[in-house]
Amino acid sequence: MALNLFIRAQKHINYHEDKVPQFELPDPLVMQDGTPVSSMEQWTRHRRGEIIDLFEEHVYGARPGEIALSSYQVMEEDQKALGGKALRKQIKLVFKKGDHYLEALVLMYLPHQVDHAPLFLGLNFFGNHTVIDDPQVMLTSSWMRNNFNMGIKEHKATDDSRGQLSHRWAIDRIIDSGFGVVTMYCGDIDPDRDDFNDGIHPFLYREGQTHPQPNEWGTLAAWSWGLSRALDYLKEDPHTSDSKVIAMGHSRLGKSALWAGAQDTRFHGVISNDSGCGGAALSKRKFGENAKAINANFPHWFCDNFKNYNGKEEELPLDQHMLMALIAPRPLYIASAEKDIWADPKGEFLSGVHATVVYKFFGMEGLSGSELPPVDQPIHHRVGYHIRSGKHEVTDYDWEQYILWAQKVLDLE
Ligand code: GTR
Repeated sequence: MALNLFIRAQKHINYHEDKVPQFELPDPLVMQDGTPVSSMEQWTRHRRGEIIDLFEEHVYGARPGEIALSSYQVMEEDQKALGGKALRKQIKLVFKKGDHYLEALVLMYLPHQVDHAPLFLGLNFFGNHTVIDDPQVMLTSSWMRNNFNMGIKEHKATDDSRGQLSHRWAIDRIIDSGFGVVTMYCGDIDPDRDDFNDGIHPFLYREGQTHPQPNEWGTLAAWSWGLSRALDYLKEDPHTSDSKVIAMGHSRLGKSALWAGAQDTRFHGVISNDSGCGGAALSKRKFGENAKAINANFPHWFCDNFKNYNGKEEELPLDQHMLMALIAPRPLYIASAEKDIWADPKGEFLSGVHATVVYKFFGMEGLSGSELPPVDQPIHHRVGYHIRSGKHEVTDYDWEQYILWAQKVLDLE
């Protein structure tokens, strides 16, 4: 069934630059009533809020209330991790409301050579134990999609997937460069399936409600919320309370990192790795994955209102450059991969270009140009960008750029 939908949706995919329609992008620096934004204060106090409302109403859905972290418990700590160069710490975050109970495991590695090291915080796809081959990393008990190659059976994590996605995390490089890395399984917050009775959503249902309203949060927004709750914990932990935290995510988790950073200004910056449709890529280009395809394949990711734009992206009262603009003036890095045309690399780049008006407004350097920069020639401005050779992935090359860029834009002593 899911496969059929996917194949059907593929028929409506455009991969030809000459078939990209003419489109107009709303100016992030013009208020909804048509008046130009004339001061930084107006941007911060009024225009940002308007843009957030638009994304809540039409794309990701609004959170229908607040839920805070109920408690946390440090489960494990080892000063001699990674051959002695890092502290490993594992923390259980607990959320409770009425009969509802949810726990999420946070894994962190912090370098010994730096106090309050800057951190990359990102969700992972298949559990903390997949990001590194470290037998001490705890297995999540949350639901996950079965995956033969990853050794996931009966929807549960197993030891067979230890370290299977370690190529995506460059942990040694991160630690050696004086950064820390923090991760959490996205499915601990909300399992990646079209079911709204699991994960965090039911905590905020009204009496009798079983599904979010058309403008209420989908799974991507729940994951973004989870990133902010992990950040709440980091602010409490004496090792990380003063750390600068960059939200980082790949693909669907890149979409979530962007939405988290857009809303929660405590994030010092955001890295979007191949986030594509509903992430960094401009929707109105209708190139590669589009609203119709993404809503068919992943009906639970966005709010139901986003489905109104299936095949009608031109009617969206916003585009993804405005999501990038919400990160301003904080550092933002957008990364694409040459073979990842499904994610529309050019649309990802142009989003950064069209968000640059806001960075300029703050006196910061963003991106310019109407064509993609050459492959493997990174730009490390306040808005950073690269298109890497190769496919949809997170590679050592990507991390090398993120680290160099972060060292520059975070003003590290
Ligand atoms: C794809 C999806 C993309 C991207 C990707 C991923 O199937 O169409 O939007 O999110 O999954 O998360 O790996």
